[in-house]
Amino acid sequence: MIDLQPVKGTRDFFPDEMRLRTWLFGHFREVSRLFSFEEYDAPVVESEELFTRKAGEEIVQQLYRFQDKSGRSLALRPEMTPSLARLVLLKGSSLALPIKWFSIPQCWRYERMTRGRRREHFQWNLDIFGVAGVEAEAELVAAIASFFSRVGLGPEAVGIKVSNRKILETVLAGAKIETEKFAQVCILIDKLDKVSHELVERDMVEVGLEQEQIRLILDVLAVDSLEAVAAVVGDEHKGVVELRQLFELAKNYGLDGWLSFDAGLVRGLAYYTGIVFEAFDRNATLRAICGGGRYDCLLSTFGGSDLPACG
Ligand code: 4HU
Repeated sequence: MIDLQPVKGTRDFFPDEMRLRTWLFGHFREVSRLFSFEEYDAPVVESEELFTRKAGEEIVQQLYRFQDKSGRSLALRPEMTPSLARLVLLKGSSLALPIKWFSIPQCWRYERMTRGRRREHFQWNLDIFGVAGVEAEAELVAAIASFFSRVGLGPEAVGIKVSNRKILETVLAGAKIETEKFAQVCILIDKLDKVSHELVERDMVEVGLEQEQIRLILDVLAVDSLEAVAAVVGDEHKGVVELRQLFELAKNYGLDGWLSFDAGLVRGLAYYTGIVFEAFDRNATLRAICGGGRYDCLLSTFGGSDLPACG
């Protein structure tokens, strides 16, 4: 008899499970439509080069890649954003802005380690192109909170941390750390609550940071309020101003109980340039439930003209 089990790291959806999945995706779709996002899709197989970046992100290290029979280097998408960028670049200036698109793609990762971790998941994506102001972040956070509320999770169960990479960018520049190292350093900072400080500090030394610079970074990440951060980088700093605007908008949306500032939040993707956010379970210290942020410079990394973007 052939092996009846699904391929390692993958799952079957029998009707009982499919019913739950359809229920969940129904809420993703309904919230997307309530916030005026249109659905799109793209192939799960893309050119490998769409995903390869040099900042050392886990998502790139775990790329599910292979060659087809013609020798093309291909990959199963580990995330949707690069495909979305490709679609936006294909249509170019013929798209009316702002673009508000959503998708529910299956995303893949390939881990050699066998820790019972899965190799595929479905991920709800919401993205906005063409809005430079924090109204975009506010809408995304509002949509996320609406979704959680609809499935019975209120602000007592789920919190949403927010921060702004522009603050860290200023701190690194002040410590004479080259701009080219910014993404790499963000990826290492993101690992602080996943692996030991020792390991992260060793990698920071490897990237070329001095002990003094590392100390400075760790100190600003530990600052416990936005006002205290403002005292470090200045009250009119763009990163601080944007976060204050976001908290004001969030208050007007009725989202007070959900949001909190966390200087230690950076997220693990190289392309974020501004505000980042992350929803977490208040009753556990598991990995994030969802996250995102602003990525205003992604399109130029593919050779196109940049558009303000957030997702
Ligand atoms: C990730 C990416 C693709 C598939 C799986 Br499972 N997890 C990491 O977010």
